[in-house]
Amino acid sequence: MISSSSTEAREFARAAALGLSDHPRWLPCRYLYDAEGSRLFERITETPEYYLTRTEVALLDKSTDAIAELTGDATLVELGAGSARKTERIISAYTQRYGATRYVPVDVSGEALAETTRALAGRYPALSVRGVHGPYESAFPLLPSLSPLVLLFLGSTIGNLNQTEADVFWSNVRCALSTSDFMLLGVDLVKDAATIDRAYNDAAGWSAAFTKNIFARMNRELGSGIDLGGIDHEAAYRPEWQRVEIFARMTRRQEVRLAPLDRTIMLEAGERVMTEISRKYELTELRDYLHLFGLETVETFTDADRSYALLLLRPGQS
Ligand code: AVI
Repeated sequence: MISSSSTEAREFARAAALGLSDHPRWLPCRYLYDAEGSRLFERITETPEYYLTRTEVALLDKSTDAIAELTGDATLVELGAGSARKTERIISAYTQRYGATRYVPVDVSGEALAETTRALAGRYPALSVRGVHGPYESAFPLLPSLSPLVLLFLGSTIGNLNQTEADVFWSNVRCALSTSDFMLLGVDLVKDAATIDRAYNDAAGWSAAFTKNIFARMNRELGSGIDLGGIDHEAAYRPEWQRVEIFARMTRRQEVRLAPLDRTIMLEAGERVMTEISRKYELTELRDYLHLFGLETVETFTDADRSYALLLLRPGQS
């Protein structure tokens, strides 16, 4: 059913119209994550090519005790918590060390929050969970009342923000944190292009299905009538930008209907629509960049190949 009158559908249609009328064409990556997109992303994280999740999990296994000791007892606030599968390692370290612990997951998916709250309450009786339903920004005004806290931003999700979005994000983080707070950041590091390219082009085709899902979602929610068979997934690491760029390439002419706006946009065969970027980082550059926002790196945890890193940050004390 097309809910063309709903505010969300109009907002989605407007965002799609703005991006698809731009050159180069693009779509906002937040629309990749409806229930189906989140399911497909989970499949990506399980592929042998997508090293990010398993490397981060292994790093968390090794370092959560040290992190809990460095931060002291604190409320755990997680941006984009999802199923909080990885976070359980952190929760377990804090509850073991400090007993009663508060966990505040922030997520755009109300279903994911409800499910996570239910699952964690059963497993950790010493944990109190209070979910915040909304985008990351909705958590910032709440942070002063939750201090002392550790703000968790895992999975290298920071890499999906463009430079302008990232600058705004870090300014907001710095304003919201007090000097007794910490932040734990997971980031994917610059490495050989072939390894990165494989991670975003898995052989089983989950990455391609994930990219196409944003167009499937447009068909479902905006009545777009896009031929999904006429779309190819293209993802490649651009070393000069230190980022993966992910596109949908039209293999035939497509008439994209945006029913809530009563508008149609034509995409020609061969045209590309950017659906996502995924930034990779050099550790020294990243620490220097964060320093410009008044955030100091207390500790950096990396794997033996220096493929991925967890940075424990805190506001500068001066
Ligand atoms: C969620 N995010 C960190 C993923 C990434 O690696 O940038 C999204 C993704 N897109 C395609 N594959 C993975």
